[in-house]
Amino acid sequence: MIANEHIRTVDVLTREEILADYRLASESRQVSLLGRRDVMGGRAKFGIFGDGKELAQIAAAKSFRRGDFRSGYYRDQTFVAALGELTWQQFFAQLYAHTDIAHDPNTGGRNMNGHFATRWLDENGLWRNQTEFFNSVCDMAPTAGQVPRSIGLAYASKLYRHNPALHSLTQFSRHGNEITFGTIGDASTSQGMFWETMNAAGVLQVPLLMSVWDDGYGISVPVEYQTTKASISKALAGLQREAPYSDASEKGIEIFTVKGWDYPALIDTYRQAARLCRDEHVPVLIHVQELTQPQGHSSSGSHERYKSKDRLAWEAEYDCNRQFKNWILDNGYATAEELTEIEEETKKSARQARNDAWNAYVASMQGDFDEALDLLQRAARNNPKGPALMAVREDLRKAFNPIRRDATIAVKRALRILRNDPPETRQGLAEWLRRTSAENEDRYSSHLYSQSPDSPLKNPGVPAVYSENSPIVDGYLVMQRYFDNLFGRDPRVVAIGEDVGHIGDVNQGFAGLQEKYGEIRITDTGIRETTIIGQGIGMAMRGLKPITEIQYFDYIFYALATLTDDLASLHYRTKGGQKAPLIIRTRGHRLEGIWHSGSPMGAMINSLRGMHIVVPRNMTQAAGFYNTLIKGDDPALLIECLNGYRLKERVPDNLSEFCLPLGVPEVLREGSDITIVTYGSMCRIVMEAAYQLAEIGISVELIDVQTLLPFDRHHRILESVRKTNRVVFADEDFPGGATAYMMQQVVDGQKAYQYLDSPPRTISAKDHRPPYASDGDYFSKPNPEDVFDCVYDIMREVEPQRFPELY
Ligand SMILES: Cc1ncc(C[n+]2csc(CCOP(=O)(O)OP(=O)(O)O)c2C)c(N)n1
Ligand SMILES: [Mg+2]
Repeated sequence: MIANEHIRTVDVLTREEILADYRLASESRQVSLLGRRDVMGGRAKFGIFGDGKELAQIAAAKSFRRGDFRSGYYRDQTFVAALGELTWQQFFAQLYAHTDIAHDPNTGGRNMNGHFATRWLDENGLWRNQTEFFNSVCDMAPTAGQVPRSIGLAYASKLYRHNPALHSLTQFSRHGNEITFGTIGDASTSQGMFWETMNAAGVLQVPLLMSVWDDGYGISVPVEYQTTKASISKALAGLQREAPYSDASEKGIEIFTVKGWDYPALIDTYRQAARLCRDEHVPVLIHVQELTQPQGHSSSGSHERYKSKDRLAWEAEYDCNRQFKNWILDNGYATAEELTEIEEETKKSARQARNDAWNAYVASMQGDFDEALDLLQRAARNNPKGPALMAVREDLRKAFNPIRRDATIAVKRALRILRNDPPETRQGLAEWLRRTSAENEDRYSSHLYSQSPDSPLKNPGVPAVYSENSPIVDGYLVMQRYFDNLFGRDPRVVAIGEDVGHIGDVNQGFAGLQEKYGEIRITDTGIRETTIIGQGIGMAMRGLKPITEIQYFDYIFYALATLTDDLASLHYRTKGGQKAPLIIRTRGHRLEGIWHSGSPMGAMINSLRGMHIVVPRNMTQAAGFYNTLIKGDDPALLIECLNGYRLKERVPDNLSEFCLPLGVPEVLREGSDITIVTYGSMCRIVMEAAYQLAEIGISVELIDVQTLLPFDRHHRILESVRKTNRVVFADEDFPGGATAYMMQQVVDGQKAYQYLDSPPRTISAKDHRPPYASDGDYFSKPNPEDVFDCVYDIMREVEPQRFPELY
């Protein structure tokens, strides 16, 4: 039984608090109305607002404590404002895309409006004390995308509560007493991510309090088309925990339903739910029903097109703010006049916030515009091209709500007109362009990766040390030794994934470690790749060092949406305000068959900019990279070679300390005729081909790139090509995948084309997936003979006499 179930919260609310809530609800509504008008009037590109959801969010905020987390979506403006973490001026600054974090601290203008993010990193990118904030994890637009990480945020509380070794990390937790408040729209609960998360929450018993804001629609599609029984609480009833609630009873989640216009019931419900969640770590779903959309879904359309007159009339009647007002009047907390006065005041304060935000936004660009106009005028003076320049200037001067783009275009056009003029005529404009380009680089392109002192890119590496006593062991034992040491020295490190615990992963890398370090450190999960990644993201956001395992690389596609939308973009989209240094461990490239041989590197490098992608050729290299990544604060994906666990390796004496720098290739064999660039399992295949080629007098230089993101930061490959004048890029991805990327990086990026005497070539797998068994592998993935033939072909073109046709 819930202890305070029978206490009516409203009995302890004061009139002042009730009226303050009314003021906030009213002010938030005014902001929504003005925001939409701003979009219609051309001041903002797009707007989506929290109107119709105000009351529930005010109630939720009352149960939110410092150190808690909100992992929600674009409707939550009232929630965040009620927590005191959002001013309406900031709200409008984001609507206008004000790039200054002093004005939009959430995302520095990088996200659409309604995307809130606590800056839990300081200006150097280092953690601040999360227990002092009402934390919001940066919202995102893909519906339900915010949900997978919520399981990890909640799971972190469980670890902080139950692992005493973590109790000293007081800037992240107060003994696990934090709740993660998830929010999601009714229609978005149709997504698999949501179901996966709710099931995992029930299994894990973590303090996740999920609110469904049910307004009956997902844009135009009604709930009957979305949810079985048109009710998410009914549909999830099987997850409901069983009474009596003792350790022996069936664990599950607790489900509450409440009307979104019923102020006292909302407050009661959130109080009860939060207590249960916080104290007992029982996951909770609150299905907040009968919400409305006074202005429709967003600025992109009008709901009159798809809602019936009856529905619209019902929405007007059950508008939560209207019902709240009636309730205040019915209970005598205020008079109609008093409430009207509050409404009038909020109209004013909302307008003031909007004007202040707009003026600040315009002022932030005005200096650059004025300077550009001035420079254009000066350049036009006494110049035969004056009229053309003045026309450019006029376009800029007359631009309606001008933005930075307009000024840049004008200055570039002017510099083109002046292309034959002496430097002194062009100088001022050229300098303006250089300065603003650098500033725009910071405004729009900074923080894709960590810029903090902990950035793994700043790790210069620690060389491996070998001695006569360095043992030679199977690859999986290298991993075992490595992880044993890692878990022993850092309590923040946890590993989760399918089969990682009891059996120590399918290739034995963690074998015996659960027994040694406990289930709380090395933990089996359900088969749920999306929320395995989400669980890792949430933990990494809270100061832990999770290694989450995707059992086989081919199964990463199940989690790709979460990786690309949330993890890879987090640091960038908060302009350095948040980070999640998650390490993803997986294995791939070569084994047997369609779903156990994958090497979809092109798909990864093109989806996961913002993460490091590491492709070590053996387990020792893997350990060296894990060391670098664990010390660092960027997210990374590391793919071990599936066929490498049973191969012998010599283990460095400093396995736990040696670090491999990111973006530094290794030359595995020196040669003079041709450079072959590759990575992972292909290193051994190319090496074998190099021996075969040597037999007929062709000398191969073999380079292992080691990391695809970042790629050869110091242009080691260029150095090789300058010597050999020929280059081949080889891997096991599809044609046009990572080989095309490597070719672009070297030929275009490093400008290697100028040293090439033969056309650059790629060697890759076939367009289809690799069929089962060794012949399937041989005839669909590159083998030493393919490499030999390709290189022979290139050399035959150079010296046909010396290298006659072979087959
Ligand atoms: C993955 C994904 N699919 C589609 C969309 C487009 N979209 C944006 S909001 C929305 C409806 C969401 O409805 P609901 O979850 O009920 O939230 P509400 O907007 O009603 O609060 C859709 C389909 C999206 N943003 N992401
Ligand atoms: Mg909805």
